[in-house]
Amino acid sequence: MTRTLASAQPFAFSFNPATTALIIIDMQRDFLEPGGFGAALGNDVTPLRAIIPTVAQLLHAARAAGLVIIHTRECHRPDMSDCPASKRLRGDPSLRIGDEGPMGRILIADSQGAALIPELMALPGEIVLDKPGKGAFYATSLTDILTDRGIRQIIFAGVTTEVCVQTTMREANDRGYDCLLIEDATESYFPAFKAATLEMIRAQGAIVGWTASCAQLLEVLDA
Ligand code: TIU
Repeated sequence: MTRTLASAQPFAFSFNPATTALIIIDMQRDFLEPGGFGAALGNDVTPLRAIIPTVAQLLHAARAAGLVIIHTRECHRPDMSDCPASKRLRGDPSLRIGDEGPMGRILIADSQGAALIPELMALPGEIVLDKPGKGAFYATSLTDILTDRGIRQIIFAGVTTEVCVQTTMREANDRGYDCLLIEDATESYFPAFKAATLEMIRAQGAIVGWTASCAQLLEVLDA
């Protein structure tokens, strides 16, 4: 049955729980804990940790409502055949992708750093999708996963707002999905980039999608 989130911006967002997926982007130790990829790029990871309780609340509500749940992880195969040299060699990080760090090899699928944070572990039956790019559609089976399950609307959370979340949301929008980003369940290392991303997503009549707070969504989802 269709539900309407009247308080979404820039206008009401309609969705049917039976055709809606929650995609939680890259809530991995590599982005949220010291010694991982995010920190190696020079970022303070602590601000990202503030959203963990809200993402957990969203995840629990989505489970209770029976939404399809997908957790993504940005990571590469141990042989790094899916990591372009341009990505590995760019810039001057303290540790590069594939290097040995305090949580194992940086952004490599088998390492502790690539794991989902313990607070947001996937349950059996939930999809954990490894992706080599910033967008979750590139070089993954996400299109098939969503099509097989009849998904039409996607609710997004995770990190970072302007990199992997925004890239995936734009990819999804172009593929015909109605996308809602949960404002307080996403975070960036750069507060100004998060604010700009929320604004640009919903500008021009929801050119990329909608935004709402977790509490606003839960009012409708729990109803
Ligand atoms: N660096 C940064 O802000 N983000 C990433 O590299 N990946 C994700 O956003 N997951």
